[in-house]
Amino acid sequence: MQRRPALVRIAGACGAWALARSPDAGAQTMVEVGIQDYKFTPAQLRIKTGTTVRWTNLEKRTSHSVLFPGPDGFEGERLFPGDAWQHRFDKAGVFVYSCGPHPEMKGQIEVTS
Ligand SMILES: [Cu+2]
Repeated sequence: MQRRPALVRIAGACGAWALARSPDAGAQTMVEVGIQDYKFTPAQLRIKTGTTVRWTNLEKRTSHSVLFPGPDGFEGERLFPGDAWQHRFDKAGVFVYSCGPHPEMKGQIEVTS
């Protein structure tokens, strides 16, 4: 007899939380890229505009970065083992990148609208 009111209260709290979160739930698309053995995995990605890509360094001792070359290029912060860096892609296009310290490491992200 005493359990029912408690359950109702918990359900009510969850409902309020879900409502508060719902407006941006669809915009929180995240895709993961691992960095291990001097490779980006997956090396090639196809994503929709508005998607965030998160790179995580899975190495034991090597640091890496994510470097987009060119006039509009930029480089993410240096990632030590266990570190992650993320970037949201709002423009369509094909973005080729490499690792700052290891130019032979290549990746590509195709962003479609
Ligand atoms: Cu590297």
